[in-house]
Amino acid sequence: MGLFDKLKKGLQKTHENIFNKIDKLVNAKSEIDTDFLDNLEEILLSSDVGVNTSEKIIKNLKVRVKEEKYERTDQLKAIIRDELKNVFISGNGESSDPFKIDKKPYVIVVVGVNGVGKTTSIGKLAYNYKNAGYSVLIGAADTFRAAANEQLETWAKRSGTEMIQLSQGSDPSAVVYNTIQTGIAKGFDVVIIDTAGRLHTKTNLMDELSKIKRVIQKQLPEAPHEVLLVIDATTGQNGMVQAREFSISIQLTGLVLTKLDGTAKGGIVLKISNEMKIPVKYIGVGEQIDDLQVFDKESFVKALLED
Ligand SMILES: Nc1nc2c(ncn2[C@@H]2O[C@H](COP(=O)(O)OP(=O)(O)O)[C@@H](O)[C@H]2O)c(=O)[nH]1
Ligand SMILES: [Mg+2]
Repeated sequence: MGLFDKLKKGLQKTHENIFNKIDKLVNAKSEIDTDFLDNLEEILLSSDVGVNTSEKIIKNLKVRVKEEKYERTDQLKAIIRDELKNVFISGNGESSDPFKIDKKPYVIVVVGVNGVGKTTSIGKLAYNYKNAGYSVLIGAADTFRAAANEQLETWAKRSGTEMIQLSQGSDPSAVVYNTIQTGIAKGFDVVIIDTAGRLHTKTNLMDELSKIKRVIQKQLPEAPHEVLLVIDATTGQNGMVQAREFSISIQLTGLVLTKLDGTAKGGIVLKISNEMKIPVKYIGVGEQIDDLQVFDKESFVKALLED
């Protein structure tokens, strides 16, 4: 299956939710009046686009249809597609070669609450960097969950990459230190750090992340090069709260939205990108190793709104 077909399949539920309704609306109404805009807003809200982002889309749409004369419904649909695309902030899907590094080791830290798909996404990321010709080392700094090492090891094997681990309950910073040290000493191209989503100690999760960052910078002052926050798209609005909280203690460079295949509310991607001002870098559309896609607003909106 091609990349776009995979995306379409992964977004099927949201497609049905958004596309079918918009299509019906556009076909039933030949002009854009208040009624039309209210209905459109309702459709957007029902797929978790959120009040602010929906309002922005509607507002821009009003301006567009006033200025541009459209004669056919397909022209109107194109304008709607355009305005959905326009809420994505710049930095989304602009790199033509996303799995290309310019520093070595290129350090990526992956954060997020429990169960959102951090470890799975790391496995998929490692696979992609490996396919791009790079050597990858994964650091298992989620030392709190009993099965975490084993799960990560499975992914490391699947992706043909290596991994540094310590026994369960070890200090996550010690894992990070060892991983960076090995990454440098053995000349790995990419180092990816997995982290815990919840701590079973009194240590605050956010303090722990700041500490991890300091430990990395002791050996590589310019790292981490990327800090990715993973958000489960099926939990909707909660993702916004998480994004805000994590941003306070560690500077996020991008978002990974997972499990889009499991929700009809994939509009959350628009909301989060627009309201958090952090680019969505990857989306997860399934549980297999090749189910992580580089986010591209063109194909995303196309997959949502094309028949
Ligand atoms: N359907 C689907 N499931 C996913 C996706 N990403 C992760 N998962 C599942 O979510 C569950 C939790 O993932 P895990 O990586 O362990 O989350 P972590 O606690 O953040 O490390 C697992 O069952 C994964 O298979 C995705 O894009 N689609
Ligand atoms: Mg995990």
